[in-house]
Amino acid sequence: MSAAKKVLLSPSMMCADIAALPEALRAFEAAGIDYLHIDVMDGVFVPNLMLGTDYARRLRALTSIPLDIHLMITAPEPKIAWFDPQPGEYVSVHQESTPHLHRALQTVRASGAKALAALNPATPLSAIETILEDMDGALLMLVNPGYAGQALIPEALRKVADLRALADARGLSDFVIQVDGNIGFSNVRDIVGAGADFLVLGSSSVFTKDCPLPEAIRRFKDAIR
Ligand code: S6P
Ligand code: MG
Repeated sequence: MSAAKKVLLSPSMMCADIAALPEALRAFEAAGIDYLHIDVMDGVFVPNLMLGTDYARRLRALTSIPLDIHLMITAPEPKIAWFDPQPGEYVSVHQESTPHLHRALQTVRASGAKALAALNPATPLSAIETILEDMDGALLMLVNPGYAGQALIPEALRKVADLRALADARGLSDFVIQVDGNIGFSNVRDIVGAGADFLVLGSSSVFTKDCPLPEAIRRFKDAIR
């Protein structure tokens, strides 16, 4: 029997209280959190403005946890370098944000970071299936991008199992499937069971108002087991 695949955890930093940022980073380090999810929004591709290049640069100076940069921006190709992606980090680019997704993913990989193709809930897997071999994985949005605190769109979840089957059929054993949006204590087992192995954690889990961050991380890890 093969060993269970590690599930990567990536808290969404747009949900973090900026006044308690150092404490949050220490809690993530103590808990062995794998990545920090940086939501970059330009007010054009999505109807919100969030996190930029300076935030990513400062965060790298404050913690050794690698970044997972989610670009929700128009014309992403020239802007990828602005974030100075590092080996060991992930950068995701939305298929809907560029007519040249393959080139954008190549730009990410040339920087040394890993490249994910991001898909909105309404975008079918056929938009990326021809180039699966040229990416490190995909980011499947379970909510429409733009805001935290939204309800999961069940139809979007169906793509997780389909994409895992497609990647397996191609022999892509290292292909990661990141999911983002409304992942919580009660639905995470089903989401991981469907084949997701990289989870973005926001207001539905570790940043829930119901309990302190270290306890919420513990509860979430218990929920996956
Ligand atoms: C949404 C963004 C996400 C959110 C995350 C928050 O556009 O890409 O990363 O920050 O969905 O999680 P939750 O649990 O509040 O949906
Ligand atoms: Mg995100």
